Amino acid sequence: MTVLAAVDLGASSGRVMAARVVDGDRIGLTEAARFPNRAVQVRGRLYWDVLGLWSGVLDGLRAVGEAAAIGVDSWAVDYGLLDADGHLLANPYCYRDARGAKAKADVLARTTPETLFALTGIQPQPFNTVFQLTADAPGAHRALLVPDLLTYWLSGEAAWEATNASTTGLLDPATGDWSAAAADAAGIDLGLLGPVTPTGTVLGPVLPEIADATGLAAATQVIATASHDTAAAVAAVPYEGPNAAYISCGTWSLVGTERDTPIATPAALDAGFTNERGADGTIRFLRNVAGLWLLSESVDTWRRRGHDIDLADLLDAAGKEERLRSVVDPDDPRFADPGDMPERLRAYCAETGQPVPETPAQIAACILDSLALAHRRAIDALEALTGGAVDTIHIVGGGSKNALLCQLTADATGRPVLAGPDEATALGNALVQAQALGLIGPGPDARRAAARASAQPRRHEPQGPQDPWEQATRRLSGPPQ
Ligand code: LFR
Repeated sequence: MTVLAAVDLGASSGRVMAARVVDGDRIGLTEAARFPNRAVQVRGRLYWDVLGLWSGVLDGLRAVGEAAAIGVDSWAVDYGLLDADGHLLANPYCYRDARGAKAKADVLARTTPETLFALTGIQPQPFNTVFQLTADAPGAHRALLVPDLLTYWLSGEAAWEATNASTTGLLDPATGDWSAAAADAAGIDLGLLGPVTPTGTVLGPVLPEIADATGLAAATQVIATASHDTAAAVAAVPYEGPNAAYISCGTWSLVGTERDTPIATPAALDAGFTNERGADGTIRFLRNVAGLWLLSESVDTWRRRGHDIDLADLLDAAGKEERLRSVVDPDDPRFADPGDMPERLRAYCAETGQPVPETPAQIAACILDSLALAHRRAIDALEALTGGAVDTIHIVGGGSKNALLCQLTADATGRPVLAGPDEATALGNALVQAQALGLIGPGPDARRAAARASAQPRRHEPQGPQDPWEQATRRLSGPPQ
């Protein structure tokens, strides 16, 4: 039985999973280590503690003990800058750092969102690498996206893995290579980036110092898996039919489908959609909806104030609250920063003339109803933009464990929701590695068959009428009452 180590770094925790390839057609995951992650604020700037994450990864690899290969995935867009000797110049910034908004405004004074969207298919968001890079001090030799940085530390090989490279806003979706035109328009030096690395490339063995530090065999291979966590999760969606959409649900809800070609039209730009690269070179046509971030920031706020919050109890209580009493647009920019989320939710509801949620259960109900409603809007927009009907929704990732959100999404969209796998990202990461090593047959069909064999989704049938959700959608888009 072959073991693969899937290193999966998320915005609130990192984990190292031991993935066992069983009978050549399914993967069993066990968690070898989990460690907290959060953006760290210093003098008004927001960084990732990348060295803390690195220590957690090494501990996790030690706990795995024996692996044929390692693959690293994480959130997108953020990067570390290296000097000419390959040393880290500074702590990577978190994509929620305020400099992104200013950098975006500066770049868009020289070019337009339409130009960048037409060249790259990537929705211009303040956190895109293309904007962040313009705010850095000059002098760096290379920029490596976070999973590529860890992969470099593990193997000594610098890679720019394709799925995550696409999120930079600097890749041409037609060629799959860097877009000189986008770089010129934004004023970025493409010399910071090396050749795009195909997903699934075996980069080589771990460095001797890593074998020493972790006890892994010197022959353990490092693989450029689908290093964008969303690409890894989408690679493991256990589709049962051709007309399904996915929601990769965690800190964010990424709502979309997979296609052969990008949709870089003004309508797609206006609707907030983006065209990221899939593990098989497909296009992940999706919309970023601010996801369970609103809930996790609320829980953090309550806990900081000394409240004893049990998540299961909170969700139970939220399920019993009156539905759609007050709803927000989770993508309102006011919710993007870390901090007192309950207060911002209350202010939004007050400003829009809705009942103000007071208790944690009311606030959690407001967040979950709002997310389900946002999922409904995104699915409607997806159908309109692609011209294809969506008959089933797969919710994968940590959010698929939230049965209330899955049920509300089924109710809001009027479509069955298939929930799970909740470790879709680690599963996708491991499946791509297994394919790179020839342990599972090539191509998306073999991988999805293995994903289906590895995890059985839970089914949520839609209940109740659609009218309240339609009314709530109108309430959200209409003028304040
Ligand atoms: C999800 C995710 C999204 C990306 C956001 C920021 O974890 O990777 O796909 O838009 O984080 O990097």
